[in-house]
Amino acid sequence: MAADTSSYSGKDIQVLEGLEAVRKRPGMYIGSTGPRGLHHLVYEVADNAVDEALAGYCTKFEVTLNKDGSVTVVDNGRGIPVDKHPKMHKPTLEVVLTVLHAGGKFGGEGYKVSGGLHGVGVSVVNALSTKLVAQVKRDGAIWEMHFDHGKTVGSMEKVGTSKATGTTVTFWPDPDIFETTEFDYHTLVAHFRETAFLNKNLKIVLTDNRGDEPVSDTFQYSGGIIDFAKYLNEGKETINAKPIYFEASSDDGEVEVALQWNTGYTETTMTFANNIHTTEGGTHLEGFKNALTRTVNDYARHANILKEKDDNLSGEDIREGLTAIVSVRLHDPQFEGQTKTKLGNTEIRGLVQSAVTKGLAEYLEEHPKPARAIVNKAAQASKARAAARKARDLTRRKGALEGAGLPGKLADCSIKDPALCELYIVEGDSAGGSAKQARERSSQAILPLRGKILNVERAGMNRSLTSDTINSLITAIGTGIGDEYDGEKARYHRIIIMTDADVDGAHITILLLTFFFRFMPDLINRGYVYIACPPLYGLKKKNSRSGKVLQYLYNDEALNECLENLDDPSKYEIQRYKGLGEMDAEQLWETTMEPETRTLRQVSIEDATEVDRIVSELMGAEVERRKEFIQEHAGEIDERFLDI
Ligand code: 1YM
Repeated sequence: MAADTSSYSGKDIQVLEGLEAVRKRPGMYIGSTGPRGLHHLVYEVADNAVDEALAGYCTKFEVTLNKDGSVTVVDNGRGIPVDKHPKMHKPTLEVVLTVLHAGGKFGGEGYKVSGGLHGVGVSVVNALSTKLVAQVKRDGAIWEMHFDHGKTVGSMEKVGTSKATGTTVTFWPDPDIFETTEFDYHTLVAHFRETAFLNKNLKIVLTDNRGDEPVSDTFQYSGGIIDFAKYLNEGKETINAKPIYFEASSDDGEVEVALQWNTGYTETTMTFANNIHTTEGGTHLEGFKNALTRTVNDYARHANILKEKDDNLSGEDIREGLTAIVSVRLHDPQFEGQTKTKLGNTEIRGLVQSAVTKGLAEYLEEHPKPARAIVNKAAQASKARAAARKARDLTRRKGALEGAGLPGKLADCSIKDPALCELYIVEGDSAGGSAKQARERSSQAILPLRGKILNVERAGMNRSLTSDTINSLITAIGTGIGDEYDGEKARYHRIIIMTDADVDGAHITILLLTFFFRFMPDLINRGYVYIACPPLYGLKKKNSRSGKVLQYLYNDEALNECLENLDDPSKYEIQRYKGLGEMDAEQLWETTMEPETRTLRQVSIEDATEVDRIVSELMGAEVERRKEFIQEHAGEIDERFLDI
């Protein structure tokens, strides 16, 4: 790659604000000062390397977590310019690192398209680090600069010579700013794997040197988003073996699409704008969905699979089992929505729509076998949906006849304000009975479940809706699902899964989590879903007449600590609770339901892509994948899941 530095021009850089503002209000610039904001620092620095790759000058970058808590990012691009900045009269490198928004990103010609959700530039990283060292290899020399809390220390020095080019930035995140300064390797793995998928051929090496042994992963995909679709469908039975791929560009920008259907029921459509995951969708997603629905229907009629009398296939039916990646690049992305992850540029809708219409129509015409399979799958989905609707209507009517329409097994709470209400989903009728006795009636509702609930991953949405248990769950919660889902209608803001502390209990918890993840993921994102933590052990005096439990212990660590501190262990006995049913109502209240003293684990989705893959692997139809997964991860599994 030629080290062409002619495209850079100092006048492109605009000066907007001072760095003090960043330290005063870090959240404004990086979203939060929690773990998310911390990791954002790495992404911000790496985004410069990605931009350099997009401009065609960088083929590889490395991210390294160092033992002393710092992070180093190295790329092999042109190197940040080191010449004197025409306006600021100091090295451009210094301007880039100390002046907010000095990235060329806001100025004009410098970058064609640039990423970075906040797009704030490395100066923000500098401002939020106790120390930062930048090294640039350029024009035969190695240049170095040091910073302290964003302020320049000394001046730029030539520290050696080199024929290579590139930029190295090492920074130490400021513990006075961040709630935690410990990076999570897995979070970075997920992010940079995605970055590598979205930037075909770009090589990204991630290394963790903090432990005794270094850990390293390299991501490089020659297929780009085609490889991304394959990755998401790993372990699933596919309908079109090779992902469908097309790309198009116009003055408005560029679009790339990869599509692969699997025989499952879940839709995974991921959209990106300038490498940013647009989780709230936007104009590119609208264009994609419109074109997909229309093109598949046109083909189905044209190929006579849909007859004149048949209704059109719905978009939802066509997207059942679809894994799609839509990646657009545009000059001036407008991000809207609650989390600024919804693309607003209207000009991109038409570009995506015409690209998908043309690309998909061509594919379907040229590949009649997978084309037929895709249409047949949608037709089946459509039939199943109609059957499910019937079943649902029937339950609804039945419910209406019975009165309030709430499931008969539900012991509801008396308060109606959802923010104050809790729903305990309890394994088994007997524990359900104790919970009903124990509960605080005004705010705690109990829904007992008999036996295992259906695995919705394997049954799919439509068959699931014919299950009474699933229906009573949906009705009790009140939000509806699918197209009808409305999170605002949730009847409880705490939905607590309470199962036995044994393998069956763990399995039921997993089945319920699968249900929430597939049917009501928004409830998890809102932080409404919890897992109750009943005690594992009770400490009692031996031969005590009252049988009173002196102390409840919630994990093995607590048990060991307790045993170590006993004056005379032979005087005590430890009861191991296998099931909720072994506790009476009072004990259940005391240990697991009393809001003041209980422990609840809030369920969250850190990385939806990974969770999706794991749920498919563990809960889906392919037994082989499940076995492999269990063998691979046996060591990491929660002890509760191993204890039989
Ligand atoms: C480890 C972080 O920052 N790489 C990087 C940054 C720049 C360039 C190359 C670059 C850009 C241009 C010309 C240009 C930046 N330059 C600027 C600015 N890696 C990392 N690699 N020459 C080099 O855009 O024209 C900002 S970032 F503003 F100085 F051009």
